[in-house]
Amino acid sequence: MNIIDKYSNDVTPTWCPGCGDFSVLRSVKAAASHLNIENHNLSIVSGIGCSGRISGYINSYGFHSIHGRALPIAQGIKLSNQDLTVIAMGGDGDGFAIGTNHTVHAMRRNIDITYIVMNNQIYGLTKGHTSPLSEKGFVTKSTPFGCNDSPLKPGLLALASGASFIAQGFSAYQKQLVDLIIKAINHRGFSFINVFSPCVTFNKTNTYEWFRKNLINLDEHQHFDTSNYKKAMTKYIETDGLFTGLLYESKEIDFDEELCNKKNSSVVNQDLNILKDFDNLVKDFI
Ligand SMILES: Cc1ncc(C[n+]2csc(CCOP(=O)(O)OP(=O)(O)O)c2C)c(N)n1
Ligand code: SF4
Repeated sequence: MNIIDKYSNDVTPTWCPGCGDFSVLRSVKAAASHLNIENHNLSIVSGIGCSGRISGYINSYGFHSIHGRALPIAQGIKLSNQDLTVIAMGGDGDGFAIGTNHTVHAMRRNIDITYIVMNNQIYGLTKGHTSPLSEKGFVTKSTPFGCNDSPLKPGLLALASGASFIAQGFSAYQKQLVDLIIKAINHRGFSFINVFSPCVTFNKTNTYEWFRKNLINLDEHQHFDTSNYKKAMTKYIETDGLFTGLLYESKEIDFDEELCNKKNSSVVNQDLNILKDFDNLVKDFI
């Protein structure tokens, strides 16, 4: 058996042939396999979108949740059971339109989960209208005269919000993507990977060829101190966000470790006898 098969199930992805999300799916399985994570200890939480389907394609615990709400659910799961490897996943619309609020505050909270955005710079599932990451002037059915708004910069937002691990990958650079996912899972704190994952059906601008031409691979050249916040910020601005590789990793203590130390263990390990006295606990509120 191919080791990646351990995480496969009998559900056939309905993604369009060539969709970048296939590579993200394979990369997550390869990273989990490399880290030898037991299926029952892996929790994949996704939002809604083509990308959101991913939780149904992995043989693990999972939650195909609500549009823009993968992160609150993922954080709840992690805080309830610290032993789980929790990966939240979704599209750029999911994370940076309807879910922006959750994205910013999850990064700030620095809980030990991984967040992978499958960024195709468009809303795929709803048939190709602009997302907050679409380029200015981008023509879609919803913006026939070109998008007026400037695209949001996910890496800068992540730096500003306090994410302690920030990286970018590209579906066509699978080896690098697998390495980044392994590093992200191993990182103690909130790890964010923005993956350029082309939508071959609706985004005819940001294609595989376009990314190959425009992305700088930070692993191949342009080495810099990734623990230096200011240098990370400068690198992002210098490259206009068009790079793959690790941008920033801080080793500061993560929030759930503090919480865990205070309470001494995950919620699942705590004495639930307290609930027996539930009536007493709520009596003042009834
Ligand atoms: C609360 C809510 N609002 C809107 C929708 C409709 N909707 C479903 S997916 C989606 C956007 C999908 O784009 P993205 O998150 O970038 O994912 P992709 O399909 O590109 O992977 C929208 C607006 C919804 N399902 N729920
Ligand atoms: S519409 Fe785009 S994002 Fe959705 S499955 Fe097809 S190629 Fe992928």
